[in-house]
Amino acid sequence: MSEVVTYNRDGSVGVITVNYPPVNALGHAVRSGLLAALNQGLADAEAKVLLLVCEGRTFIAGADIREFGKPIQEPVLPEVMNQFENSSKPVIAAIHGTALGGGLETALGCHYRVALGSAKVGLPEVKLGLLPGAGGTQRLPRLTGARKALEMITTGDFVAAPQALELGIVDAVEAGDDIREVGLAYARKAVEEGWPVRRVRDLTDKVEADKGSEVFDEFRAALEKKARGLFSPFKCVDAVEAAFTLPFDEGLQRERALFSECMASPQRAGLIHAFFAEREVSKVKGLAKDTPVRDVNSVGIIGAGTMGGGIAMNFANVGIPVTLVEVKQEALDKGLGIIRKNYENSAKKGRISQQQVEERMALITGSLTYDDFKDADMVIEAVFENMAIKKEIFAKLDAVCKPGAILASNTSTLDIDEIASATARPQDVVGMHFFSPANVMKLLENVRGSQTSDEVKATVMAVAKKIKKVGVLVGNCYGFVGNRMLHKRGAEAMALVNEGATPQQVDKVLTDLGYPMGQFAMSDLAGIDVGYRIRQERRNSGEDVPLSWLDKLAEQDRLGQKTMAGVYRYEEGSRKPIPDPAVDAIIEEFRKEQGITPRQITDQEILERCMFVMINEGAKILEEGIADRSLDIDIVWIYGYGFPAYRGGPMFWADQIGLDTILNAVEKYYDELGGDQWQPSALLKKLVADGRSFGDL
Ligand code: 3H9
Repeated sequence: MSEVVTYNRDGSVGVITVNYPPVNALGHAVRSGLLAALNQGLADAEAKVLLLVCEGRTFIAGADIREFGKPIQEPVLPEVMNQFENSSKPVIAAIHGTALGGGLETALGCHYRVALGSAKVGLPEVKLGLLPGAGGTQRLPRLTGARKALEMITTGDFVAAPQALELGIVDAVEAGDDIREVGLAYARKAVEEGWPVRRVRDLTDKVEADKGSEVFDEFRAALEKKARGLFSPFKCVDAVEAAFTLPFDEGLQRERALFSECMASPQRAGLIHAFFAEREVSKVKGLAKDTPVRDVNSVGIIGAGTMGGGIAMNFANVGIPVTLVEVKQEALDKGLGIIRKNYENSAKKGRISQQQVEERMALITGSLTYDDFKDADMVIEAVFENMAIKKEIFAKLDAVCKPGAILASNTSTLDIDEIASATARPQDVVGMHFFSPANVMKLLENVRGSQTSDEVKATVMAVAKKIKKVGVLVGNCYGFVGNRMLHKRGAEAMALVNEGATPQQVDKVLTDLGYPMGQFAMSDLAGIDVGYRIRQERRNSGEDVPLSWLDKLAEQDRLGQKTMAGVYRYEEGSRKPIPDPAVDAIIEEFRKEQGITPRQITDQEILERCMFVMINEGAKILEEGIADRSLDIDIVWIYGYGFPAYRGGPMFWADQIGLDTILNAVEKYYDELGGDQWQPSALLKKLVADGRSFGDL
């Protein structure tokens, strides 16, 4: 028998134990071990009831994702489940931690399920571009009915044990934290009371009740809006519907066929890359695992504007007190008012309670003086992008903050080393670049300066986790990883409009690729003044930043969504960008001033110029060691800029297209247009010459 699954007996209970860290995933050894242990239990005359339980932190968390894309080794999971369900002795699953995907399907193949109160169950396959492929789409609806099964399977959301009990997914929820004990007690009861085998496949009442229901079409229609561009959610609906139109075994076959379609989809590859990349980014190259991490139990924030307020909420949400400093009382009151409003809105939507609103607000203290930072473990500066002001602030922080306090800047572009130079403790200075809205966006781009200590790097990565962000550690350069690439895309998008495209044409190409919004809609969201100020700052420091029609918008106070007009116009209460002839006129006037005769531009050219310029820049970022791995760049783009996760991130996407195709285009545009941005990256050239991809690095 495989050592990851063992069989032994406790009285009349035959116990099958899975022990395959970290999450007991259903790799080949586990699948074959389960079958062997089942057969042992069936052959054991003393065992009246069989109990399936897991060691470690969780019940089975699903199929072993690392095996996907490789040839399948027998026994396949659906077969294992069929044999469990067909067992002549009752089989009980005892669930702790998370029973997910194939893990929940395994439990559904058992005849009874008992869970700890802290356990969660779910079928999250859709998040990996798949559908439950081991009977989940056929068995779950037999317990919950169509609507709830569709909800769980198309969202992938987890359900807590008490709710799972209400829904009939588990049969009992027990207090305690020793799952083996809880499972054994439940199994002994089954022996004493002589519980029969009870197969989910034989349950018919929920299937009969929902036969012919319109709920399937209702979900399809909703998904057209919610799951734009995605493949597997629609297949999930088809699979669940089969539970209501086909006999059980045929339903399983239909599920298998649809599962295979999803498995073959490039979206599956992209989403699984994103899943592992999200976990890999926390393992920073060159940073020892045992690097000490400083305690961060209180935080100071400078600036109560949109950014500072959002950042403060992140800390208050996890119980860390925040001191929020502004220059003027009026600005402080306004900032605190907006934070309260945001919390009240969450309470209205039922996401938090009114008591939580008050608790979180109580953790945020406003102040007008830096003296209140003297006890803070970390201070984050979140004022606008101006180097002189930032340096002045850091010099003041250096004077006030206690030794060992981390001094962080939320700058989105500026040189961390120059900021650090205003202090006598550059080892404690670091960038913590939050993305707007900072209380919502999951990315935290942590920027290491040349002197930032390992301890500080490890601490900001730990802080990211603590406040439920995905932290990526990157190097120091203009715009770091995200904005450096974004600005190349932005400049190209501007050039395309100058040459004849419309902002909405550019945006449509980007949203068709899967971005939630295009370049220009994003400028309107961020505020036209933000980019304008950055350009002015660069112009003031002597850089040659060309004039643009966006400058004209800023000068006319068309600042984006906040003034109801920017590149687009907006109607009261709506964020929908509406093309505005007034902007067409501004663009036209700008072209005339610049002596440009507009031409027709194809969508393909827009796609190549906006995306390949970013890939070329991404390659330079890797070449310079600003990002350690291409997956770091992918995660920055997925969580910071809404790059579609199902394409795996821009660098993964580039690998799928083929780096030779990209290099050819980059060279063509370099010949035609010139400019540093199109100078082919040496790394890109080398990878193409060696027949390798970013993922091979
Ligand atoms: C499926 O089941 C298909 C079936 O329907 C049909 C089949 C025919 N496989 O997230 P963490 C690793 S599809 C392999 O940091 P947490 C993970 O990479 C699957 N490895 O911990 C990490 O490794 P490392 C459906 C996996 O406590 C380590 O475990 N299931 C798998 O924050 C710890 O993970 C899912 O989609 C896996 N399935 O969260 C569940 N899962 O330490 C996916 C995790 O080397 N998993 N690893 O970086 C999760 O949602 C979370 O990992 C979980 C734990 C909630 C379980």
